[in-house]
Amino acid sequence: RMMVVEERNKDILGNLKRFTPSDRIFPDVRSSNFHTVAVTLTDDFKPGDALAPYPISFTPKWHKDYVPLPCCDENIRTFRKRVVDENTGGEQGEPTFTDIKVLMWERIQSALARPLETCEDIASAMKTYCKFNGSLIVLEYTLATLMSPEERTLFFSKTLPGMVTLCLDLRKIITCGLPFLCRFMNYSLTLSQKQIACLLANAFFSTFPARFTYEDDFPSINFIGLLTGNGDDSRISSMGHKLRCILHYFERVIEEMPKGVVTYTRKSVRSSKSPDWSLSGKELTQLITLHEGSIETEGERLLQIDFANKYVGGGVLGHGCVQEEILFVIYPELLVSRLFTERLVSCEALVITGCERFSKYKGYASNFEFAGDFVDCVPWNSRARKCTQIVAIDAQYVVRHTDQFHPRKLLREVNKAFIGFSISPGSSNNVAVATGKWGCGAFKGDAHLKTILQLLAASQASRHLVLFTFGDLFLQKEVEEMYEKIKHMKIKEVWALLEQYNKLFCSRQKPSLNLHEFFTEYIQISNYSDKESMETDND
Ligand code: AR6
Repeated sequence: RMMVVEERNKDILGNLKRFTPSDRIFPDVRSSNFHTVAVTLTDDFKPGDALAPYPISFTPKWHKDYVPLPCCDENIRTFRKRVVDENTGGEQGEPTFTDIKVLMWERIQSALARPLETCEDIASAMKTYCKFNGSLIVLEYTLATLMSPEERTLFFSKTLPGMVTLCLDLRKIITCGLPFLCRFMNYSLTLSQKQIACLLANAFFSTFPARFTYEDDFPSINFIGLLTGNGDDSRISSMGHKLRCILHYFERVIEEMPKGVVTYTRKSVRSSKSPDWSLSGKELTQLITLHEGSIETEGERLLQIDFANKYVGGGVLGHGCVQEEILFVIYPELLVSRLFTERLVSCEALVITGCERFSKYKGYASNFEFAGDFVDCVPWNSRARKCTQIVAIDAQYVVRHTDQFHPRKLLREVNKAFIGFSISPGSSNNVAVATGKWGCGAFKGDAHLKTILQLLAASQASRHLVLFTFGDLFLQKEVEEMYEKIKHMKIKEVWALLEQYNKLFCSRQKPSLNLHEFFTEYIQISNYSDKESMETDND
């Protein structure tokens, strides 16, 4: 039966509206009080035209609201140097030290100007400006094990020199201050793909200074942890394959720099402004379940969901290798969001519009593997952006199973999904949401509950919901059964059922009835009223 359902749903998926170049996708690429556009994009721009940075010359901003760029003159570090007493040759008495102020950009420039012919050359160049112990073992592993001799030669002869040039041309390529996207801000930043490549080259060589005093509120950006493996050899394979994807991206952009732009938008609402779920009279939209396919492939040009960490990208530069981390290495332009996106709080999402996919992959988690070049055929629109929109929303980690059904937790998750799915004013298109077991892998959430919450959020946002169960046939079957029971209800009725379920079945560590049983058996038997008898039955 599920095969019939799968085929039917594939047909429905095939007929869903997807983003097209003529859609107006929010936000438009135009500077405003809420949008910094780092390039000049005039109204007569045609796709393929070169994009000049804006403003014409480097206008540094060393200020708490802006990303401290490594090439700023204020990027100075003080090093303590031992002073040798000329009379004693330093052999007697207490050693003395003096502070030396170093212009870091000069140091980085001279370090990377050296010939870089081996991994050791890269490590010793980086050690002159970046603190780390040991060697770049993941880079060594990637070059030695995951690349053919021809690919290695290409790396040292072309890709690496190209990355150095991109890195050191920072002042020419990015001329404006890059604002931080901080909590409670509704703000967008548009960068050209070349600017992103330049920032990622800087991240690779780990040139970024600390983001003033707020470093802990931001995800890491320098790749040093990924290159060295953070001292853990056991994940070297998946880390190596993640790095292989990133190096493949550099191979591609150095061969031919893409000419589009990408917009990073932080969306934030006060929780008091979120919908009142218990009053919403909206009907449920369509739920389409598929056990085959993935968000990024079959969900292309739908609203693709990133199962995020509050620090966007999660463990991508460390050991993590699940949905978000994989997404960030096959679409490496997502990585740059880590430079300026402060950790997300509730009722906030990060929307990335226009990024390009560069790699194929196979396997998952510790079996993850780079599987070659990916040519992203998603078209660009007239504003130089690919018709791809990815939304990062972070679910909450579930410690005690029944806690997630508490109304406070329901509210947090449904509002989080809603801010991600909601359509911004000015957009012409409410394409369906492509999602899956959001919050139900590393974060251990209940897949039935998360599906219902995502369905409510999508319905409120007037979008259909495509649920990729990622091979989980059983979940597909159960979700289909649940949806069958509730598809004619209003949002407020489903919300009331969730609250009822929490009251009746979630007082203990383990619910006496799971949510699927509750939706498919209980509400039918009880007709929403005869609760006691059922509770007793299930005890
Ligand atoms: N398409 C559809 N479903 C997928 C895909 C895909 N491409 N990849 C995985 N799944 P998880 P979470 C399914 O654990 O629980 C990261 O470290 C698969 O069944 O990534 O929200 C973040 O940075 C998987 O078990 O999401 C966060 O720290 C399930 O989706 C944390 O994990 C959930 O994927 C978020 O964990």
